[in-house]
Amino acid sequence: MVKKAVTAASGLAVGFLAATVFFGNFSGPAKTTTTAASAKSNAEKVYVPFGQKDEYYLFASGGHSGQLFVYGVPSLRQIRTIPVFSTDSATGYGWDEETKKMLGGYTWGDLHHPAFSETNGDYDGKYLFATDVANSRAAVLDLKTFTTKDILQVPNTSGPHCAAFVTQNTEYLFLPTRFSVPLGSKYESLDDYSTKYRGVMSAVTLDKEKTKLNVAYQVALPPWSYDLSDAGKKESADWAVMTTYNTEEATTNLEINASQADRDYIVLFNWKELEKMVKEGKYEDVGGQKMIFPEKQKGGIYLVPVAKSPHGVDVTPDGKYFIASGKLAPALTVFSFEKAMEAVKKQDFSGERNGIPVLKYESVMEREVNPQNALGPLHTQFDDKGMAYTTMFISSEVVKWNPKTGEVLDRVPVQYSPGHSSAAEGDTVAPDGKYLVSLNKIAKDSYLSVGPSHPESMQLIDIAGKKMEVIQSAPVNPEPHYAQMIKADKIKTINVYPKDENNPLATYKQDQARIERKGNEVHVYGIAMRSKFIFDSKAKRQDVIEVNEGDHVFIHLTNNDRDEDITHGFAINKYNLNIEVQPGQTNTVEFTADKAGTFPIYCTNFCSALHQEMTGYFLVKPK
Ligand code: CUK
Ligand code: CUA
Repeated sequence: MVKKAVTAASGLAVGFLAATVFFGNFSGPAKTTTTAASAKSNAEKVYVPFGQKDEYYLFASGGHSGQLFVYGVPSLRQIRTIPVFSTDSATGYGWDEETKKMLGGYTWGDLHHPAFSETNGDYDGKYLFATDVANSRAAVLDLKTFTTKDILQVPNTSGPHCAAFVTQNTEYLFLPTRFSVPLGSKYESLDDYSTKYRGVMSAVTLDKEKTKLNVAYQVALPPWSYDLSDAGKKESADWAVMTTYNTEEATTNLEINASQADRDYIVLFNWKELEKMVKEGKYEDVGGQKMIFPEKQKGGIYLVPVAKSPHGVDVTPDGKYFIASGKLAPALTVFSFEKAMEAVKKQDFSGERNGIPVLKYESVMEREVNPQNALGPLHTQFDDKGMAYTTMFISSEVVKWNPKTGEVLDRVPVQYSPGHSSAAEGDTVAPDGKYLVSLNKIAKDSYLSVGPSHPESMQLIDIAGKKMEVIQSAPVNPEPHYAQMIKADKIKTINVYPKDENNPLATYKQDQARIERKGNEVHVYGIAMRSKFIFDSKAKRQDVIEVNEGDHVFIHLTNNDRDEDITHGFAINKYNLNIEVQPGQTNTVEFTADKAGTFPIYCTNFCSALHQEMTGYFLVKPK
């Protein structure tokens, strides 16, 4: 039943429109749309028949689940959950040695912003980066396997919060922080906030082997909060921008809300120049990191005044402009890179803040846009024609507008309170248009009730025509902040892990499955295959591991099935451990046999008709 929805956020009846658009297509006769691009009904536009695949992958941040959610677009079917910063028993993530070490003892994270690796400003489909606001980490995922390959604990920082912030050729991933803390996180009184606290931006790189993340250098910024950021493109490729708030340097939240300055700043920096400064030794060593102090080393970093409390900042696909919006002001402001570079060249500053030159608002601003009654602008995406799509958190809508003229072209209500949106190939130099997914914070009455707390919601918007149209909706677990959408054929996954004959822990031949004892260490070189475990090929019972209480046990398990999708699991009853071995993969789990007794072993991943029979015993002789 379609009933009139009341939007708590806006008081506007926009919910009614969205509900009509959504429910109208599924409960009534298929509606023919007037969109020029297609005469299909909305239901037909999002229906991907069995056997066919979606056109795009959407990688959505899982927020405080610490995971990444992978969706197909246009169906909005969830395909995969990839654990990144949190443990995940479904995949054994955090139990096997490699992932346990990567998690570094943390059991959760808050993943906000995924960003694809880029070549010439285009997503290349190779890697995905992500940041953890909760425990100050950054991760890189390999898209050949959809798995996390490395996690870096970023020193000297608290709460890296970046967005789509990879440079054109993935030279750097920049991580500005949401919280300012004393360098090294040591104790300092909040009375000394302005002198002892800093907001640190880290420049992170992927090493030559493309397996490890490293900090190249850091910049000690003023004690403000740094929010969103974006890298330049084409002519602005050497530059990057990030938004700030709390430039008043308030030390309690109440004060931040009460004494809001009229303007905050966008930090504009030239990373090529910072790179040069580091090469010339213009930095100080802080806890082993190369730290640039802008008040001592001039150049490369500038401030641009912007409407108060900006949240997002986004660079247009042509690299000419950056758009920032004061989330407490209705204004969308378009700034010009060319004008900014000109002002920098002329040293045309209005003064300094914390030792950093401030550019004049009027000399960098290109235009201000104020869509009537639109409130709470957060983030902007782009289509193939250079048009911008800005989410309005408070008035619960997406506004389409032209950054070159400031003309507002269309508005569509979403349910409700969108944070980011994600356009097809939206952060590249050549977005596809076609689709935009609005990542809504509040679903309210969209889905079957699940109690007081409701899911978040994603709404798919057809942006191919002049008018936007909401054509699909899906509930989603907490909590997508940002997402990136990539053309599906750019990602080349593998079916089976290749054999690595140099890996001493791998066992590829059944007769080499063995148990070796060194003192109180027991090493099991085992095989998992349809549908049995072989731990010791020479033993009377090949699927039994027998140890003494207190032994230190290493199980190196190789999946010897070389067919795609034949994944095996390995769990021991009551030992609180479960690992996974994907086809061809070798994984190790290490633990102490601290409980004497008889414990069944079983494969947790349904792998064949005889999966239920894929068991064994773990026998622990009492001391
Ligand atoms: S943030 Cu959540 S809506 Cu982390 Cu990009 Cu703007
Ligand atoms: Cu192997 Cu189930």
